Amino acid sequence: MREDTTKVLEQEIPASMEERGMEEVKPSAVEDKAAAEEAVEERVAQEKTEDSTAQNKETEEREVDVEREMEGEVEVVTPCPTESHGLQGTIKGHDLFGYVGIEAVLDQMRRKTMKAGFEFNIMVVGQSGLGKSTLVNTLFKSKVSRKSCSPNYEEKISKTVKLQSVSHVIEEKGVKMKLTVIDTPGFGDQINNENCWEPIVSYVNEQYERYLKEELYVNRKPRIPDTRVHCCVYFLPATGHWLRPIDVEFMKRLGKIVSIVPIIAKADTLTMEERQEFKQRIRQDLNANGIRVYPQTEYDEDPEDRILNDKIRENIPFAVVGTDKEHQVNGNKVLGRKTKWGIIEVENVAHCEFTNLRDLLIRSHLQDLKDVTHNIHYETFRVRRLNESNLTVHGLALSCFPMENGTHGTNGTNGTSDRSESESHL
Ligand SMILES: Nc1nc2c(ncn2[C@@H]2O[C@H](COP(=O)(O)OP(=O)(O)OP(=O)(O)O)[C@@H](O)[C@H]2O)c(=O)[nH]1
Ligand SMILES: [Mg+2]
Repeated sequence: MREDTTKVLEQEIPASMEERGMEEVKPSAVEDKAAAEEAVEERVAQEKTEDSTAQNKETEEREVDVEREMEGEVEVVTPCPTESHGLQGTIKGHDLFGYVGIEAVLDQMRRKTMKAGFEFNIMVVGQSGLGKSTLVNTLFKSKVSRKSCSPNYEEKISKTVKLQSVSHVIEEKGVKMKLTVIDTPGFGDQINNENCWEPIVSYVNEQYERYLKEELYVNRKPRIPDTRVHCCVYFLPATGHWLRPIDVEFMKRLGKIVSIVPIIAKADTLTMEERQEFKQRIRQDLNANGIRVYPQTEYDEDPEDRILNDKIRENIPFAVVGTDKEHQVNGNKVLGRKTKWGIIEVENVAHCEFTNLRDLLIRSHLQDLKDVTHNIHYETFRVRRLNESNLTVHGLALSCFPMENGTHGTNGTNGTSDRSESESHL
């Protein structure tokens, strides 16, 4: 409407100057034209200086806006300066005529998440006996990972040589989490550790592949089961030296496909000074080798995020202690390791950095870990795979793509299994 008015005014200028009286116009139009002419004259007079024109335009716009507002056509919104297209704006609560209830969406989301629950998949990698199972149990305060060195013979599990995933549903205050722990006992235990990361890389990629396959079905499941590794906790032995070649090789490779959180295991075996020096040296090694560990600077969403994540980055790798025993300290039960010289309290920040790790993995960054997995790592995999498939099946009929869960359209050329069929077009 505002544009139309301006257009009329602009178009009327020559007409009113040169063709006045020559043109036959209808009575109603005469009135309009006269009004327009008046406006034009007024405007011409006012257009003497640029400043006054700008002011006028603003006034005009305001008037038109008021008109529109009164007509109930459009809500007047101050355009958001960051939006270059100028179509969006922000209406704050105090600008509304009354309570709308938008914030209740949070409750709706909360209720939905509580009903559906969520999945979190954590992988632990490190040499045998570094305390992987103990730490996972300490993190989730339950026996989610079986220890290989349990005193009870019945529970004793011999050292596993291949990846093992165990799932549990943990419920706290009505929120259900399906936690899957992927254990990698025996990583780096061999004399020749060449390519020992390969089964782990394959596992991570296989989960992406699975997810992609499910996504490509025309009739897909309402919720695609998520087995993708959201976080890989890498256990560094508390040697007090520097990163070993196997650590560098592993983190270099895995850091490209999954979020890695390195930690110093069994930190109670280092003095405070040794711990600080070791941490410092590891950070230098990580930088020097271009190893990308979580949280990565480029994925910080805003300055607030950056401040929080910078603190984490300055402190990485966390020097942690794990236990599954509770002890009495000053009348309180605490998780700790009892030694001849006293109790090392796992959740005491003066003793170790277990709480920093727990905060990162569960309390502050769990959702971000899932988001980074989906938006960065999985997305990179997806794009690569679909590009590959474009190259390999370019020109083949779309009927190669999966139609429904478990079924595929056929191109009538072969009778291969589901897997090889789907792989052929991925
Ligand atoms: N000193 C010390 N000992 C620990 C710590 N965490 C675990 N342990 C002990 O180390 C031993 C091995 O712990 P596990 O949790 O079974 O180690 P793991 O890495 O799961 O071993 P595998 O399953 O064989 O790969 C057990 O006796 C634990 O009690 C720790 O933080 N400090
Ligand atoms: Mg274990």
